[in-house]
Amino acid sequence: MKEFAIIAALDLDTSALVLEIAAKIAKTVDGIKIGVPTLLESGTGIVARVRELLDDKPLLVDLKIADIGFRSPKSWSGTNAKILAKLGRCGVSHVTVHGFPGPSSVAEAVDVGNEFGIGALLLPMMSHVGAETFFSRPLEVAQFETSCRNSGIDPTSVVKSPLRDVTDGILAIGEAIGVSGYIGPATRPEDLRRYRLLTQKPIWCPGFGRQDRLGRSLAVQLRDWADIVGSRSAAIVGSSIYNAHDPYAAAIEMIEIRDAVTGEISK
Ligand code: O7E
Repeated sequence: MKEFAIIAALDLDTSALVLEIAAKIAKTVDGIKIGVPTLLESGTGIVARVRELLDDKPLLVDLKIADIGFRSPKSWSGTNAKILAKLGRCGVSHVTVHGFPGPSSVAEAVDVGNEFGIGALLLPMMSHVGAETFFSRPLEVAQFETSCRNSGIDPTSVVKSPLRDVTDGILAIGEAIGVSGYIGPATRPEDLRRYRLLTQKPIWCPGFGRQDRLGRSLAVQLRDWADIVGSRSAAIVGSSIYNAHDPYAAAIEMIEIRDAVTGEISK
């Protein structure tokens, strides 16, 4: 994946519009994200059509998988495995996976995803107003460690710093299980800093444009993201591209801003 990638989130009302905008911008952006509403309308068939436009660039399907992990003697057979099996090898490179259902749920998504060549991106925090309501709850560390051990993982052997809240706990689970990366809130620079203290893995960041609550221009948001998260990262940009009068021009502008801010960083 490209360093400092720009991933377009195509949260459009119809699959026809998703394909229309994807055809316009796929050669310009570094990857595309499609969501559950689009899959509900068109089924997984749309994935192959977007994949054709993207060549080998990342195609993230934002399922936010959060169901049970269940290990039978031979294989994972919880609901997470069944969700991923429906995607199979249809061209998806990444899916989003929630961490709050705990270690066995994440482990099932990661292991079964790997079988199909799909990387799991875990969500330790989110970008919207009030996301801290539960993610920032203090972590009961002793109980957390016991639950993890019961699921056969030991996060404290991987992450040595103190785990304060649910966000830290989800990051520690992700490190111990070996997720492909994380989703991190571009709206919360302080949380992105915390992520980077705990992980060297890629961090894909949504929350640009309409979600910013710090009064920043797109250029300042992208500069802050690139400064904090570094090159193993992606900016996930939705409405700032697809709602623009000319989405192709908006995608070009986003790439130009990215190139300008990352050029400054490498000087
Ligand atoms: O605000 P926009 O229009 O730029 O769109 C942002 C997209 O990122 C949208 O699809 C939303 O569902 C997603 N997202 C967040 O905005 N915040 C999060 O914390 C997590 C996600 C998300 O999981 O996207 C997957 C990468």
